[in-house]
Amino acid sequence: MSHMALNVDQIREDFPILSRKVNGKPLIYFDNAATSQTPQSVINTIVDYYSNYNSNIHRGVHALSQEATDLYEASRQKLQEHFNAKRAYEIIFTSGTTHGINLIASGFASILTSEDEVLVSALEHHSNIVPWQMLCERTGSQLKVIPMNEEGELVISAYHELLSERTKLVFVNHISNALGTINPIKDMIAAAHNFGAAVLVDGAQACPHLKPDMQDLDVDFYVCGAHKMCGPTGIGILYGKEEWLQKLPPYQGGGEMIDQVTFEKTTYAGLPHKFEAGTPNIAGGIAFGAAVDYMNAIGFETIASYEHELLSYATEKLLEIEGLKIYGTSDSKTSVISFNIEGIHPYDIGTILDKMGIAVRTGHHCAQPIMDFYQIPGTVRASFAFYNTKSEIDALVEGVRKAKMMLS
Ligand code: 7TS
Repeated sequence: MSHMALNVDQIREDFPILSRKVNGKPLIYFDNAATSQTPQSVINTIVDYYSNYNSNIHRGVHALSQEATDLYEASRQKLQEHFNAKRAYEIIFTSGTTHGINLIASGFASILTSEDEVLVSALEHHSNIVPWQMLCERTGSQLKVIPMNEEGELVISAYHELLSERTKLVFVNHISNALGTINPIKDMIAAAHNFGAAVLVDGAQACPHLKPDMQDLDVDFYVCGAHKMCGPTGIGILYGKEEWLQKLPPYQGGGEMIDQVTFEKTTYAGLPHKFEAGTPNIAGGIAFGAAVDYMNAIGFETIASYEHELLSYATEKLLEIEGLKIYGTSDSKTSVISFNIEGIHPYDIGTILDKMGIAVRTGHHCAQPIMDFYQIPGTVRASFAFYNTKSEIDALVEGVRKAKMMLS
């Protein structure tokens, strides 16, 4: 199916929020990399849960609990299929990307020693830096950084030089949130495995745009959250290879994650429950499945190709503005444009755009090391989704031109 099949007008009708106004102007939502909007089918799933079968899962003999449990577990299976995990219990429900990363970082505290090294990429969100720094402080392991270049790509030759028998873990994002660069993770994973190192891929920015295949990537851990892929906040998944998930200790103790509890000793439940202590976000878990259904019905190839068209169009139009510089110029990137205009603070541009109903993000995007690399305080970031249009991009370009005139 080609992107010609994407009927954007029809798709926009699925998203009630897209018809609202902001500051008296029609909303133009270009902050999709922070959180995507929610289609009616996903909203309906949440309403249906609380209206019809709200109850706790995995514990009641009563009908509601069984219905909720069945739907929650059916959603896990849907996600297993979507991500092509070998087994449903390799999909652990989390509260989001950050939770998934912390779960793994905490687990490795009992594995790493002061002899070990872990590699982080220069392109990471703070979520995929700070938990590992905390881990290294606890274990005495060394954190080493895979450098980036001016285009906002990882320097892969340097990565190969950093890898050694000491490397135990590599963590890298699939796509950079600040620049949109798509990293060559499949090759990076294979290279790490040659040294026996495990790899965690932060897929927060990739899952809204493509369909990662866990078995094909041969990745050890992959994390993402629903709220950037048309689902609700407060729910995400951690994919982990069974061997690793068996090996790692539980993250939190509590109900649901146990087999037997006595005051002398507790034995843990099997996967996935070992990592799912407490009552989860049940409606969120079910709605995550509905969000994946929604996106798959459009098709990820269709989505990617349409978004790429938006990216090319916006890049070309924005670059016509004198003094505008785009950060992140890799050939391999997704629909994120980070930019600045010479002599103008990004925050001021964002504020003026907001007055025009245009939502962008400004600042360091929780990726301060990237900003330090470019020696800038931050950027204006416009991130597009499949429900955005070229005419919205025209309005953005017009808005940036106006902001430039007002501020210079
Ligand atoms: N990793 C990446 C690559 C991200 O882009 C984000 C969120 C996270 C981790 C954290 O996700 P959370 O859902 O657990 O908070 N990124 C952004 C962003 O770019 N703007 O707002 C949030």
